[in-house]
Amino acid sequence: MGTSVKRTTRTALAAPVLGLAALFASAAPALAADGATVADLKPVPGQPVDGAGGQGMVEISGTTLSFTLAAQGLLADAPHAAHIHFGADARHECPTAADNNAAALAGETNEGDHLTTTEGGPAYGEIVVSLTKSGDTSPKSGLAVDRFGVGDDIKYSRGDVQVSEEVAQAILSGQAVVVVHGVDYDGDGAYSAGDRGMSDLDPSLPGEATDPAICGVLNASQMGDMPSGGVSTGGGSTTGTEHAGLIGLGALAVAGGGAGLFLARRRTSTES
Ligand SMILES: [Cu+2]
Repeated sequence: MGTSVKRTTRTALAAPVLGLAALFASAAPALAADGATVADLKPVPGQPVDGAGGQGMVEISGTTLSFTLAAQGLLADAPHAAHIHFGADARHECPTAADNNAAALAGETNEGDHLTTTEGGPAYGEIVVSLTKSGDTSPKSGLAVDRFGVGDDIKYSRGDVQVSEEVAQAILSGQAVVVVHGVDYDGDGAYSAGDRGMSDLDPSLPGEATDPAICGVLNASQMGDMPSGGVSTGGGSTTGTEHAGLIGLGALAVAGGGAGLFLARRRTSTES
């Protein structure tokens, strides 16, 4: 009788162990796909960012992404949200002047003067990766303006960003687009409501803070032009992030009024 009990116990223990092993065996590794792409960032047509430019470099290893983003000539002392955009139904390109065709948005008195992020959607699709300097990189952080680069000379790198298989494939096949946001339509040196009004993406932010400024398609064929010291691996250099974030926070709070509230709310919801 004693042996019988022992046997039962052994069986009961063995079953879950086998189940766990089966689970691991069935979790197939992600389809291996590696590559490097570069986006040459140029002014979005019609936006007042003449002379601005930059480069987005993205490396993919399976479903792990690392990137370096550089942008020059955008509004000084202001945060610049930056993303990888993709949409299966999008045109996989940067907006043209013809995309500036939506009816006037709330608060927008002259719709022809502003190409909004929404108007650019048919060209580049939705946000699929938020190119933040720290923390979350999902679309949820698309307007986390306290975690993006600040000013007119931005450069930072990050590694270990996890993306879906679909997004990895889109990037490697030249269908993803890097967009850096933030323009100063009225030239007052800060993000303000002006005649653009508040953003259609977040009514507590000025539209100037979220409209697209420079843009480029991630393209593997441009790798020959890639400068030395390109995408660095892993780690993620976030040195100076806190300082830069504070500057951006101050600039927005002063400029926007409601923007300060937005930042406070954003913080509680994304950082724990
Ligand atoms: Cu974007």
